[in-house]
Amino acid sequence: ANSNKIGVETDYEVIGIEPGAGLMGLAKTAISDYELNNWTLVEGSSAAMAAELKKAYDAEEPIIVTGWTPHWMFSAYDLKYLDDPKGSFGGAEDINTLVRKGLEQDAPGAYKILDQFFWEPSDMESVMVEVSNGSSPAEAAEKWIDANPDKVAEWTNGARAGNEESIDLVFVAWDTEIASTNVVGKVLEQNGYDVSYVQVEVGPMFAGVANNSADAMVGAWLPGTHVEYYETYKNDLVDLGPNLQGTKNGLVVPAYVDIDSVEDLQD
Ligand code: PBE
Repeated sequence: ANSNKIGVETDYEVIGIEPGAGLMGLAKTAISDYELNNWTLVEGSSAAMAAELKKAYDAEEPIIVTGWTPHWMFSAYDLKYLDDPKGSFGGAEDINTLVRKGLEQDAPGAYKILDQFFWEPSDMESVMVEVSNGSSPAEAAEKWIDANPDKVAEWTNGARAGNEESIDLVFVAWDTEIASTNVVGKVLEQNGYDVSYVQVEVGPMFAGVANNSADAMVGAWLPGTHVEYYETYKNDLVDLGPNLQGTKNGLVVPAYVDIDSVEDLQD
């Protein structure tokens, strides 16, 4: 044992993110599926993972992180996903919009905009890149909205303007959800709603929409990543379907790391 070269070089550590993230559950499944008994999945945060990745990348040192697409880090660095022949990380997924029961009656315009909100991975990634380059999420959202009037017009088409009703959006501080929440929130603001952006942990995000303490979330990764949260709460909320299609989860390494598959982590 303990003879795996990349394992020795990385202290047999995979750099993870927030403990409740779906991706962490998938990474644990992978560790079990591939019998990576020597390996530790390190808990932390998305921001800490990105900082570790930057540090290793700048020094050209080996590192393995839990990663996902869309993400700015694929624009900033030359990275690759490790092949996952056992399919532990699942396939391409959708990101769905979930709203509380009763929102349609209480704020029909906001409901319609949330229902019509749909964009491409490249749209989301461009907002993420702006934020990673130092823009505030609000600035990056406004810039994307100004540059994409046709898409925004499709989302607001037929939506009644609000009368400054408050809309509480819940989100986790994942780079993807910071981008989407700020963009759809700004569009709601421009259409007469008073939007709050409430940062929470993943469990409370789903629970908040299900128990009516929040109005909406735009970061439900389905069918796999958030399956447990979704199954727990789906009967108590309204699923408005995908706002984006074609995500990916997996283990990610810099291109200079000389392995290609999760199987290469086995002793
Ligand atoms: N993520 C990004 C989340 C969903 C959004 C992949 C880090 C997760 O629950 O793992």
